Amino acid sequence: MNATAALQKPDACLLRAGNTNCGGCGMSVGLTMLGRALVEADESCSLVIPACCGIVAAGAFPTTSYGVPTIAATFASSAAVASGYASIRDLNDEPGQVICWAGDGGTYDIGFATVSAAAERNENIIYICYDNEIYGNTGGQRSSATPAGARTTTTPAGKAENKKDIMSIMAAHGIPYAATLSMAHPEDFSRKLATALSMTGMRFLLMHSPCPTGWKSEPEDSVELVRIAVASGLFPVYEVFGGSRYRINVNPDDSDPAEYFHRQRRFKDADIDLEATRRYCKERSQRLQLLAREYPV
Ligand SMILES: Cc1ncc(C[n+]2csc(CCOP(=O)(O)OP(=O)(O)O)c2C)c(N)n1
Ligand code: SF4
Ligand SMILES: [Mg+2]
Repeated sequence: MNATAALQKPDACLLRAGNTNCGGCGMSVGLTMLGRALVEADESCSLVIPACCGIVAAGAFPTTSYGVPTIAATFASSAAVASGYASIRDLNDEPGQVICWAGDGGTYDIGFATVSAAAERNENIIYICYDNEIYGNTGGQRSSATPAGARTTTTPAGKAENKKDIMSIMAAHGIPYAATLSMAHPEDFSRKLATALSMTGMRFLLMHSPCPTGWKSEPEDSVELVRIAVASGLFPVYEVFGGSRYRINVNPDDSDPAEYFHRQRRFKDADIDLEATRRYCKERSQRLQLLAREYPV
């Protein structure tokens, strides 16, 4: 396999017009930001995408909405496919990034074994999870990223369990870089993409990705929803270097998370203990501040 031929520079739009994403989809914004970051860094890339809305977005053969070569992998194998691809590139001393672009179902659940294995081996790849907190492509089943209280097709009365803390798990592998991304903070988002592109080894990025279809929210509310999630502490924006050096990038401002739940019909009539949620957000924020005390903003 010659990796060079497949590692090309993205055209101005990594995600071209004509893709199948719903209006207000966070994934469209994330891919646009990624495309711009690649152009700014003058980097080439190939994408590896497991089953998810992100691979459907490409459209039907023989056309594609992606401006770079894209491998469609199985759920369980995407991080392994990307690892092999990146190894060939490095053995051949070729340039370019191999980027896994995967949903939360493919990352937190079905593909987790190979994501963890790639992290443990410190594979030279960038892994980006766009987390819409649901198995969106198949109609909206719960994943381990779905927050407590959310109604999905498999949790019609609201999910009982809390969202899995994938960032702590990934950081515990001691990988060079792990960071969260919010499209409500585009400068921080771009800076982190540039940081990841400038490093080598396993880089894990977690994007909070609004999904109007699954969240039963208005498409125009997408940015505001993820903004409230950051401000209230529901989605902390931070980065971790080498698994131990934490830096908080946006401090929550004690905004009330109630508005976040109120604007999404997936939480309609959900029995959410707002006091417990506020307490949880505060405690997690304090824990992150303790971890970041030697590396302030
Ligand atoms: C092993 C396997 N199980 C189930 C499926 C069916 N399937 C395709 S996409 C998908 C949901 C993916 O969810 P996620 O990774 O969160 O991405 P999203 O659809 O939300 O973008 C499922 C269950 C599959 N393709 N392969
Ligand atoms: S179902 Fe959700 S994640 Fe999938 S394309 Fe639509 S808005 Fe995006
Ligand atoms: Mg998903």
